[in-house]
Amino acid sequence: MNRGLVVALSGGVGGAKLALGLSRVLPPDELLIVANTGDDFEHLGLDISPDIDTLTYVLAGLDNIEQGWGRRDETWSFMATIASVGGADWFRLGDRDLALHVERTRRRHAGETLTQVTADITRRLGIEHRIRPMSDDRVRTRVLSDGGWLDFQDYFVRQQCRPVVRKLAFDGVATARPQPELMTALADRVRAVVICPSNPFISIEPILAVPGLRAAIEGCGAPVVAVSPIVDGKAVKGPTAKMMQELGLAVTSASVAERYGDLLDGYVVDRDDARGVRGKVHVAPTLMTTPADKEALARAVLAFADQLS
Ligand code: FO1
Repeated sequence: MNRGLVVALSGGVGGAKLALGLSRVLPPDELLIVANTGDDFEHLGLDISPDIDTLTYVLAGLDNIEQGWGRRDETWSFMATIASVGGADWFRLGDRDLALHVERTRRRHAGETLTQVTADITRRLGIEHRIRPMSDDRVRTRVLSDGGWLDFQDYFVRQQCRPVVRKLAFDGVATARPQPELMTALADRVRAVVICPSNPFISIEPILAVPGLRAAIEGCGAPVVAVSPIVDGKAVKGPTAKMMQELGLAVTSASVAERYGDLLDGYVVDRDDARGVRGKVHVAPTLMTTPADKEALARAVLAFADQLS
């Protein structure tokens, strides 16, 4: 078997499923999971990092599967109470989840980086694999709609993705520095870079927009393989399909691949989605329902990447 580090780029729920599969087939020193932080925001005085949270809960086995975000076995006393005193309740922080945000915020205010806080909390929750933010600097995804610019969580959660997306911007990205371990890793022996089946516009493109990161991925010499977030011409979850239509793109695996362009060496698509995809394609079941599905897809992606190298 080909050894070396696998770098996986991920957003929230879809990406986290493959990240979990990869963590089950690779030892901790052979996987580095890079999380999008463009969705991060400050809410009720707390630092919230949704994609890091989702990856953390999924890899720790604490995720709320039905909801797609947050913790399982959650209670909502805090939300009910804050609503009763007139506080914002559109972004729901469960009691258990709240503890993580309070602790993250305290440590960030005490001077720890997002990398340090994430590394420590994930370790305490029993995760041996590395989950790292794309950058320790502040990057905020914003959405241009017909009424003007919206903060990402305002668009995504408060307005339930209803506004039509005209354009996306990643505020702060021009001066953001890539997470240092990631750059060191990419300069060393990399087996593959895996782009998880996350929304390309709001989950993967913010990562690739961090100055130096895309070039480091292109220059690392390892195959870059993406898994399509489209299955059977539909997005598995979330607003990917709606966003693609609004941005004038066909809702196909092919148009996601075109969006990534030259970055990709290979592309993994589901059975009926290979049509129109140029370049090296591997067909595999990409709908991950069971733990076995996640591991099988992880193995298929790695085997395909090894063939390409
Ligand atoms: N998503 C929702 O749709 N509604 C919520 O109330 C909500 C709360 C929330 C709290 C903490 C957290 O880490 C994530 C949360 N999310 C919620 C998920 C979320 O913000 C999005 O799914 C991602 O940003 C998109 O990847």
